[in-house]
Amino acid sequence: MRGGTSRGPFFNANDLPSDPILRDKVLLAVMGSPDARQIDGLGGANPLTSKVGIVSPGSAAGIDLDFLFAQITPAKSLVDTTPNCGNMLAAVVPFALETGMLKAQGETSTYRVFTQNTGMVCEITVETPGKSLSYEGNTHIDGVPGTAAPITINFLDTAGSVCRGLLPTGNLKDSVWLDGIGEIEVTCIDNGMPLVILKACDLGKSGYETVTELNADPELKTRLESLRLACGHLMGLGDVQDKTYPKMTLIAPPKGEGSISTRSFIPHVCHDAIGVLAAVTVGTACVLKGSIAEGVANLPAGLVKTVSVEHPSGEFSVELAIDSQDSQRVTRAALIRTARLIMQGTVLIPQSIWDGQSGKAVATSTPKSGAQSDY
Ligand code: NQM
Repeated sequence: MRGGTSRGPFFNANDLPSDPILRDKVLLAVMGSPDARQIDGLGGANPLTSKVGIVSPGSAAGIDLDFLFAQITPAKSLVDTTPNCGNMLAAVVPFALETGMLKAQGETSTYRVFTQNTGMVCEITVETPGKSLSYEGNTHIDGVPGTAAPITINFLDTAGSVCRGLLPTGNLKDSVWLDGIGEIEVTCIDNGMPLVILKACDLGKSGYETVTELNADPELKTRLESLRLACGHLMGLGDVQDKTYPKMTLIAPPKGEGSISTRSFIPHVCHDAIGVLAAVTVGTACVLKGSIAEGVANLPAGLVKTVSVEHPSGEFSVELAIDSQDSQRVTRAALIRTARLIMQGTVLIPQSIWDGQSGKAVATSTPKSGAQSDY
């Protein structure tokens, strides 16, 4: 399925081994990792197309679905189920409707989804005219060609999704020493995605470079990684060398009509757009007085703000609600994505990794879709 600007296979949790170690081996085989080209699997050789969604019926009262997201690093044997992915999240309800896990409610259908990665709840609304899921519509999101039916995601509580709080260092801004540059100011923040945000100009960049230019700049990448490793410790995340977070975000004043310009690294490759929860987190930094974005971002007035986050392939609008009693608190984030079912079927993996049956939560003889060994 495509979810927002990401793509990857979705599984019913019952079709995978319940043991997480075996499950991760199966996911690596499904995607063809470790291999930068993912030639022996379904992965698209880029972090944005090396993602897996695992869905099951909600396990708590008032929750319709549980979602577990897995980020597979193409060239490594690394399956990271710690951070969430707001793009893949957009395809969760369509997957559940397609596979009969949910029934449509009316012209639109709204469900509560629990993201197991981060322990967060969100509300997702999809279009179901005549109680049938529709992918067709007029909504365009930058980073995806054409238009499709809108999917609304309302995040209800995202602060400290992976870290110990919204501002995991306890500060709105920190100074970090970088060899060859000196002190660099950053904001370490997690409102759905752990991010280190810094001014592009502090690393000698305009912040308006193309993705190709930034990906071809080894000096920039080395500097960003040094900062990331240092900030990982400051954020209480320990050694983040083998972790896909925190992600790094360069900011600059808006180039167009937006609120801020961004170049996001996830964490070693520059994103063609920006992650959903990364956009929510950058937007949140923009509204916090005293953060690195103060004086860089251009924001509308009011307690409900649409923050337009510019990125290399357009912009991403996030609606943020600010607490009327505490202007430093964001109470809700809402945004629009689209998704599409691209194919359905069975993915085959070597039998030496898994026989396709043992250790499943629910055993079936002929899975309608899922993972199966091929020899
Ligand atoms: O931040 C990329 C993406 C993402 C994650 C990444 C995402 C999010 O664009 O919520 O969506 O940060 O690796 O899919």
